[in-house]
Amino acid sequence: MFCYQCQETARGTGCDRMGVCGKHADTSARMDLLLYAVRGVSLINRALREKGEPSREASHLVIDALFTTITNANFDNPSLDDYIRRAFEVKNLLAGTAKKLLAGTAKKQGVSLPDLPQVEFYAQPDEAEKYRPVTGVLAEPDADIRGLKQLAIYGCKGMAAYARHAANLGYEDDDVYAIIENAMAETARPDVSVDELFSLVLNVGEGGVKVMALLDKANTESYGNPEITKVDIGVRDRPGILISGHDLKDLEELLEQSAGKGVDIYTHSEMLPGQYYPAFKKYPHFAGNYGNAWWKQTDEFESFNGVFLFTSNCIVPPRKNCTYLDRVYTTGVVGMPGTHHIEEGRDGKPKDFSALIAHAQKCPPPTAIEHGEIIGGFAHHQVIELAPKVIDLIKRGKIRKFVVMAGCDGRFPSRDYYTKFAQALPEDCVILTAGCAKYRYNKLPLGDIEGVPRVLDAGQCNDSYSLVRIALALRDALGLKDVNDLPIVYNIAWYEQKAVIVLLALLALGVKNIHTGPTLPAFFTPDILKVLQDKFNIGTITTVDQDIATMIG
Ligand code: SF4
Ligand code: SF3
Repeated sequence: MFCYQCQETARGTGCDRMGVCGKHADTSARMDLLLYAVRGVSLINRALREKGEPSREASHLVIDALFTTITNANFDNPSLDDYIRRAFEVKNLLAGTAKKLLAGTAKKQGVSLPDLPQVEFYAQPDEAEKYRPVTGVLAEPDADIRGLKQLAIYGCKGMAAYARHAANLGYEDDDVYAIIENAMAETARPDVSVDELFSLVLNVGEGGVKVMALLDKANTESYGNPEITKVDIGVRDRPGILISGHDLKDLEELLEQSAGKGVDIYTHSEMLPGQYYPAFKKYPHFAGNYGNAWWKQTDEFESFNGVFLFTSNCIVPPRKNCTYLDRVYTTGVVGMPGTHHIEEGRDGKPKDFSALIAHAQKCPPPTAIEHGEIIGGFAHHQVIELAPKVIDLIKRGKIRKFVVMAGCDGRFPSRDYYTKFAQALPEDCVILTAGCAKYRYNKLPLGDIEGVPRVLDAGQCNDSYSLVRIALALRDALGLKDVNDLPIVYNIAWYEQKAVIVLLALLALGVKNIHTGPTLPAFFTPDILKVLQDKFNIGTITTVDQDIATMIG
């Protein structure tokens, strides 16, 4: 196997025996085969799109395949096998339609049909390993081309995840599907150049802006604008269900179906921002947030005592002596052997969470691991409401800098840097955050500046879009021309591919001087990094003292 898509990749270069995340070689080979098949689907659907007849079913398959291969989403081979079979089926159906539709035009214009991938059309999932020389990441021999192709694909994975959450709420944008399918099709080209790939990567970044805007619209039109909210981090005395991941539709359906059933619902990790939406506040059994970022789940789940629902990444393979695995439920693109999977609702009906709720009713209540409250809900609408106050604070020199510390958390002890950085920031600096990176500092007593908290949590990683909206509003209010002239610095933590699309979206918007850490991606070769430095002055982190000096002055 070879995988270098996340920050924790082995030795900082690539996992080649087993993933640090727990992914096995046979799972990795299946993911390679699946991505190969959907590159074929993308190629054909792109050609159909040019004729004005793209297939929605194909677009859905492409986003789900990309999403399910994101870090910490699917560890279950039978589930991946289903995706692979469906991908080949859709590819062949689509190829038939394309041939009919394009044959006439091709003949007229003297052009050939789009090249279809070389792997046999019905490659069996359990033969995935055999095809790895063609399907795997290392099939591309040139390190720069490989790195750029994978950067585009990883950006597409992040985009696909957000597109799926938006689609679950009934919001879709064909431009987003077109950008993803074009990028996947281009990465199948053996003759694509470095320059073409750089443009492609920026195009993926533009897609990132579009999809985050789409998901923001989907979330806020469905559930209202996030409001400043104090969230209890203690426990109640009834059985609990802990919901993790990013999908707000799943949260809504679970809250609705579990109301009045004698159980409480708690959020975990990236679901915490669900607490900030007005529509969910009406549920008295929506109790609070339990635990911290994803990587602590193997410890923290032991004391929760109830059941768990994973709606997206990050699920972590259980330890050998794990006592909670049979209480874990997955849904959507998530898979983990030994857990229960909740299928999609049919014919527009909601998913059926009754088995999960009945299971929870038999469990003891959670054991407290923390007490107190945290505050969040500073998405764009709320912060823009506070704008006159914030601008006054900036003008009076009470706020010197905003520091965007969005992104992911992870297991590396070196991520302690982010806690120390937050603690060491001068008291006239405000942290703007989104994503699970916040758990490194959202419980620190960092205080406020004349009532404005020093950590403003906009929400999930996709709510980084809110931070962009805030930056643009501040730019206009302060009469500045360029977003880079604002008193904002970017110190972003990354782990998986959603952070990749957030980074590419910021680059597409022309944001410069971004620091990303705790280490740079393994797929950034020295040549790729040099271009990113020349164009965008991207860098990584050093020491807390040095970075405070460089970023804050
Ligand atoms: Fe390794 Fe990360 Fe890939 Fe898992 S997702 S196999 S840890 S690079
Ligand atoms: Fe976290 Fe997995 Fe990335 Fe949505 S939950 S940010 S790591």
